[in-house]
Amino acid sequence: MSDDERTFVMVKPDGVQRGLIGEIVSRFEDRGLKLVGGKFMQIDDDLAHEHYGEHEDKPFFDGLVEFITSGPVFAMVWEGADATRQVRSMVGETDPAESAPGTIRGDFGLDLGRNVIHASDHEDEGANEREIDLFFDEDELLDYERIDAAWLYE
Ligand code: IDP
Ligand code: MG
Repeated sequence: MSDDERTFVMVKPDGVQRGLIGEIVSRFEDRGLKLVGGKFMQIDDDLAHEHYGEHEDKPFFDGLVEFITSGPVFAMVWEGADATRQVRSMVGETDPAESAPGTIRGDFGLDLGRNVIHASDHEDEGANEREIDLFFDEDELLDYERIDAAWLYE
């Protein structure tokens, strides 16, 4: 079993403004995932266009770029077994209204355009690595063992 898959996660400006960074980080820590990178930053226009390039032709694109650049975000890289798929299941559906209670969007969101968190899409092959590369330099990702690693994996 590979326990070193890395995935990109970001608390969006609404999550930052609402004081949800700690709550969200706690959920991934409690699950057993390992934080290997973290950056509090403001996304500029170029980065927003690159990150959300797949949605360029959608009617919500301009509003999405305006929103994601409107204030600080907390970008992170989490590592663990099947990390991309596990994180997406903890995040919920794109629309908070469709997200089950217990998921981050199901617990903290109401509106599709204010859904608190971004996570790499597990159905988009290589999205995790592409997004990590976009936001982090290799030397900003740290290698270490969680002290409880032996109890997290068989
Ligand atoms: P995801 O964040 O669950 O991967 P995507 O379909 O990749 O969802 O869309 C990226 C982001 O664009 C969503 O998280 C949401 O903030 C925004 N978005 C997606 N669809 C709509 C829409 O129909 N109206 C407004 N915003 C949308
Ligand atoms: Mg997506």
